[in-house]
Amino acid sequence: MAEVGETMAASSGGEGGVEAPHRLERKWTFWFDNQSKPKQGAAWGSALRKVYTFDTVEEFWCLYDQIFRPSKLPANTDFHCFKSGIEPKWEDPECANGGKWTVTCNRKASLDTLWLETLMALIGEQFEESEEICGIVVSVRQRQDKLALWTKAASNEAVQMSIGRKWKEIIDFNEKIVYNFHDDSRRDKSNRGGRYSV
Ligand code: MGP
Repeated sequence: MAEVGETMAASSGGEGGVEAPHRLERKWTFWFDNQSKPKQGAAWGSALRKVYTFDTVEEFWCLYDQIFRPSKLPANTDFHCFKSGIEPKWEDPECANGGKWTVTCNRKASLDTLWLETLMALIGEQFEESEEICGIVVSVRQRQDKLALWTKAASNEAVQMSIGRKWKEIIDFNEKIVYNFHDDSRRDKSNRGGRYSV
């Protein structure tokens, strides 16, 4: 499959003819969670909404440009881009035994870039262990924004380390990143320690 970036350049410069859309390897879904005005007593996830499922490069760029830029978001909101059929929740069977690599980010400008580069790598299937990935979440927070790459088999250290290394390489990130098991977060809500780091 052509690179997502290259395909866009090619598809925007056609000579009047209508080109067929460039199909992705699989379908992906964008989600939005707005906790910026939390309702008292509302359960986690009550504002989580599935927004759009796409499977072409063209749809992806349109959605990204028009809507899914984290720098446009107020604090306490999240965007998710997950494989279609997987819900961005610990409760989803594909996520239940999984975990996440987290990258923290101090500047809004670089948050957009880190998010976009990660999205392109996911939909362009750049990870060798792409079957092991669930999706990506970007969280805009007052204190510190973050990105979390959710994966499936948390206990498979070799796979998780390989995904973590590859992600850092893709986004050209030099600081240490940490992997948390969802099981640990579920049991201890204040849990901050990671099981792996790279
Ligand atoms: P978080 O957003 O994963 O942690 O979960 P973080 O990054 O420390 O928090 P934030 O304030 O920056 O968002 C925060 C809390 O939300 C958890 O302790 C849970 O109570 C709840 N929560 C988060 N997730 C991802 C889930 C989930 O998938 N299912 C359920 N039931 N609760 C969740």
